Amino acid sequence: MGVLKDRFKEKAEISAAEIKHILKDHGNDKVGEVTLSQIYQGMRGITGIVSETSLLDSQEGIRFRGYSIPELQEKLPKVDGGSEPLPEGLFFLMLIGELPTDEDVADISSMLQRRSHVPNHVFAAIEALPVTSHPMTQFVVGIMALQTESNFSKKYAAGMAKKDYWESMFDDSMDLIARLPRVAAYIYRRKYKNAEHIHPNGLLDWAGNLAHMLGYEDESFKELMRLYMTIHADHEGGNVSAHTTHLVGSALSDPYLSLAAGMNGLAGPLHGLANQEVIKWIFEMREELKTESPTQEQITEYVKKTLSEGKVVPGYGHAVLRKTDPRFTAQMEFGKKHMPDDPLVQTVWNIYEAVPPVLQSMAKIKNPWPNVDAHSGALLVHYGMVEYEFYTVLFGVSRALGVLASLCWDRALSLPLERPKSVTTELVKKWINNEGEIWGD
Ligand code: AMX
Repeated sequence: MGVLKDRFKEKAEISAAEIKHILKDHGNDKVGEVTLSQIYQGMRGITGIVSETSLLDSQEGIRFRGYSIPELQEKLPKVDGGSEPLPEGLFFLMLIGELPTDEDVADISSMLQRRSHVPNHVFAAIEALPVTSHPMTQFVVGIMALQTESNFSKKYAAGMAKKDYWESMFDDSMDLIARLPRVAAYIYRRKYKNAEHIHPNGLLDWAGNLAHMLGYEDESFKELMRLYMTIHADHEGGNVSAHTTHLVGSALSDPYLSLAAGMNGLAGPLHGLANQEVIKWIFEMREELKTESPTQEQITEYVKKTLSEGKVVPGYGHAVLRKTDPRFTAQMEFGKKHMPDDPLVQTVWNIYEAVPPVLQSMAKIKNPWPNVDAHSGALLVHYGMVEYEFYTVLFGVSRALGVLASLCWDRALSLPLERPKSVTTELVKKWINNEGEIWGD
């Protein structure tokens, strides 16, 4: 732990000094213009956030500290005999900005094991909810119950110097990442497996242990969890879960409060809930068409019907991407390797053939290609995890890696309270008539 923290401190101090220089020389350089449409349409294309951990290119997809997903699969450490990257390695890369060694990753795995104790009151808080509650509701309640453990909030209350904020934010972030698999597995076993809980295995890696606590011992499921936890971790800073965590953290809310807020955003159907919506949509299609393996023609007709009912086709489209999401491709490769004959997985691939031409024919849709959520559920179903309402919790456990690494950077760089200017349509109308100014101070 000491080593990781020291290395982070060293990197952050160098970056903070660099940024100071950049702002001194270029602080007044313009990075773009904002149109009225952008203000009304979700701020698309407005550059307004710094997030060091990853960068999204609309054509290429995500790069984590410069590395694409195939590069991560090649370069990040793996378990002995495994072929998928260990998410601990990605976390190191996002936090430190360098590829980790096997030893760095082993250190993080054992640090997370040491910090993984979840106090009983967290389980009691989850138990206070009806078992019918959505798993994301239970997950957020679990995270909020863990907040009693925050070092940052205790130290802040006792009076902490600004220069020390990053350190307890860092400690909280590590504790939280260590504890999330236990909380997630508890919710899964509580809701779907008669509350028959499984003790953690102290010898396993972070994602392998999650698979174990969920009740899936198949080595290829553990590999899937390593891949899943790696590819869902981060998608630059503007997506709802990352931006929310960053925004709430800018008020010096501790990592528990900040992550819980981000997870509430992830729980929305246009964001992380889309993975459950995809499987639900496919199951409904199979039921309506009375076949396990709909043809491409049948899928095309079903897509048209979905659109004609005024619904979105889940798993397709993206606010930034304009090509097939490389996270989709990575999962497709996993499917080809581990389950090429699975009918549901094949249906996902047939949907990939059928949907883009239909969406391309609708001029308003900017991206007809699949995103990460179009594929993930089918792989989970293959191993027997059919309880699709749980999928977003898995997404959330992974997303914590990226947004908490980012939060550590936010505090280490002393990024201030986020507070953009808003306007009213009344003011916009005055501005259009040259009767008022739209920009504020
Ligand atoms: N099916 C039907 N309509 C779609 C669509 C889809 N898959 N994708 C976009 N559209 C529609 C939008 O709803 C919008 O319609 P409107 O003008 O009538 O409101 C229009 O096309 C323009 O949208 P856009 O500029 O192409 O996309 P966006 O940035 O507004 O939204 C997203 C992006 C992801 C919300 C949208 O593509 C969508 O709803 N997709 C389905 C849900 C989904 O898969 N979400 C997961 C995204 C990845 C993630 O965060 N996990």
